[in-house]
Amino acid sequence: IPDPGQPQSQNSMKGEYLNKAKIADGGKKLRKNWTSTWVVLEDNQLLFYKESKQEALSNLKPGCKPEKVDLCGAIVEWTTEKSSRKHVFQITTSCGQEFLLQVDDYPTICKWHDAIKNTADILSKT
Ligand code: I3P
Repeated sequence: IPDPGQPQSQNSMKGEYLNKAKIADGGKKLRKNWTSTWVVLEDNQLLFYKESKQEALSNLKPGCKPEKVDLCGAIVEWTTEKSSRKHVFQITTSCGQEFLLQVDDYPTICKWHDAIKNTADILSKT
């Protein structure tokens, strides 16, 4: 049941720096490498930019595109086992990519977890 109090724009979030580690691609495990990444949720897609100014440049330069994560069919869940860091959640995409996202500030990471999970849940139902 759609909540009438929730605007349609809930599936977009302005950019923010989060710590990101890609730990698997196509089901294959990768060496963990945490990097600070400018994360944007736009039109139900998750976009990873190296830095905030890349977001502005990506509209002008074709070579400047972000890494795009398709959230349809993705699983979003908190994890305490995949990292020694606090406040980590994992995104597992339908094509077998696994990402960890983390920041020390709990309200910030909760906001991103909830928005991404919501988006994935809504996309899976449509
Ligand atoms: C990894 C690095 C990561 C750490 C990871 C280490 O070592 O220290 O920060 O993850 O732990 O293997 P290296 O740089 O030599 O690859 P966390 O910070 O998330 O704990 P892991 O192997 O338990 O994933």
